[in-house]
Amino acid sequence: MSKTKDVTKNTLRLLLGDQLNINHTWFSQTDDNVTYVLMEVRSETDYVNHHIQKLLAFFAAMRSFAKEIEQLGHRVIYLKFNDKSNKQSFNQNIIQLIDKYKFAHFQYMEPDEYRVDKILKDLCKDLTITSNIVSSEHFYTSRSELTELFKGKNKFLMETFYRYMRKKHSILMDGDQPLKGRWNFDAENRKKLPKQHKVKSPLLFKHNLSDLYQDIVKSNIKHIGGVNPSEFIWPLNRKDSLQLLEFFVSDCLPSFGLYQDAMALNQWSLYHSRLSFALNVKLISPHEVIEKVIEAYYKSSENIDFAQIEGFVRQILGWREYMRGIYWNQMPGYENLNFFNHQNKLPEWYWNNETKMQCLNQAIKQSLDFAYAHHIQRLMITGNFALLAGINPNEVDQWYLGIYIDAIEWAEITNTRGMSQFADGGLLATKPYISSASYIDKMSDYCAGCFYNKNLKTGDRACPFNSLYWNFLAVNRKLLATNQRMSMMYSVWDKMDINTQQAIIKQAEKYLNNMHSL
Ligand code: FAD
Ligand code: DLZ
Repeated sequence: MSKTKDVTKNTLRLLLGDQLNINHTWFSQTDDNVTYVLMEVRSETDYVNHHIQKLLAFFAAMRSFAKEIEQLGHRVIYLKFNDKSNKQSFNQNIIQLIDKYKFAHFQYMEPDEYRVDKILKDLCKDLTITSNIVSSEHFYTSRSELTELFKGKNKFLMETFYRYMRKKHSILMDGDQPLKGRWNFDAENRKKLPKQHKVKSPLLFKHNLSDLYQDIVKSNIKHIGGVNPSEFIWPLNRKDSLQLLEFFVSDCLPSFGLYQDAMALNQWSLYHSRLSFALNVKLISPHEVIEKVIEAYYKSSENIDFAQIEGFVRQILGWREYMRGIYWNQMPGYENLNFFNHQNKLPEWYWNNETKMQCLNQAIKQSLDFAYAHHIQRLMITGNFALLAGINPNEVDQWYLGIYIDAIEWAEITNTRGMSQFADGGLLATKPYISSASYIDKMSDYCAGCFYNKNLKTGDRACPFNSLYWNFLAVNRKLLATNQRMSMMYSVWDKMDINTQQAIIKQAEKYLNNMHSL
């Protein structure tokens, strides 16, 4: 480098693995007084048992981003997990670098995770040089915006937040009214996949990550799940992410909302976008995803029904921003909530897929194979079972945080502990997301050919979801009976004769005692 450096301005900027935002103002010009550091550290690989595809995706995307900014002329230090000088934690590495290169200032972007936020704030308190924090320039909302919106309220309705966001950002609006006269087209969006329906094959990348995979294995970084490292399927850079977005818009969006809640044997992603990893590591922004989707609607509204657009915009502008707001409103503390005081252990088959329940078998198998399951599988299959079976939310969180490619705590814990396990007692869900076999059968073809019988509540082959569902309601009556949205279920239970009720409870207890062999 020929340009001279002003040592007094010598700044170190940290980029975390989920801060790969090339459109950040930091990268708008090069500066020889600024050095970026990205680091692969054991403190991040070891806090949970990650899926191998998640490890590969994070490291490969970080390496590719470092190369990209270096080619643009930025100074970059990259620490690989097997570098000898790597101290294996953010703070130890930063202290070492400041010491070695005599940096005069340290900067970092707002981390998305409370744990990492605390580590870096604590580090900065101890540093002898100045430091400051900047926005990651990714989300629509600031960390505190939801808190300000719901000030003084004890319920945080997503629908209220979503309407506020639509109005504030003038998205799908006609003046101050929602476009097409309604805020929410969810009612049109709940179809089962028709028999013989052929789903378009997902766009898969074919990155060769064999060397990285070998290094991870050699370093004994514990992991779960499988991978074909020579044809790695996930987007790892901005070009891939934009291509995946294009594919989603052209091939999946027209059917997205319609089959959003559908599940089907051997179909692992249906019409879902699979953009969550690219979004969460900030290779693409929620703004550009929403703009692209709306642009596609205006370009070909004869092919794309408005319900699909509204349904998708709600996921990104609504749910995603809402969950982040809840996270920063609730942390720390949310990670300890356990409304039902559930204490059971997660069955071993969540880790190896060995269950006779076909729905769980499918959802877990594809999670192990692809580090991915779509929303309704996470909520109404794996999450539903864990809640009905009284699994300790700590164990449920560990599973979700490890297994999915998109799992970063702000999105994972709010969806898992909050939405799926109701461990916050209904802060964000108006009632527990639970169902018996009938819902699973209505939305999927999983029940046909299953070892268990979806129509039976009792007996050897009775579907476990049936007795566990009624047992959950009976056991938690004190906690749930005052909830208006639960009253219909309790009235159905109360209409059953006592012998039937007792037989169902006995069946549920038998299943709970033998959960590991279901
Ligand atoms: P699509 O169905 O195509 O949806 C488009 C986008 O909308 C997603 O990419 C995502 O960015 C956003 N989105 C949709 N629903 C949600 C939601 N409820 N919360 C946040 N964003 C949403 N999402 C994560 O990003 N990380 C997680 O760790 C995570 N854990 C979950 C755990 C459970 C128990 C449940 C029920 C849901 C979880 N979700 C999580 C939300 C959702 O299931 C995933 O975002 C989605 O399945 C990712 O697949 P996709 O990109 O194909 O999504
Ligand atoms: C998930 C993950 C993994 C596995 N490894 C790293 C890493 O080595 N270095 C890094 O900077 N980030 C990693 N991440 C993401 C972080 O754990 C964390 O989720 C976010 O940076 C917090 O916002």
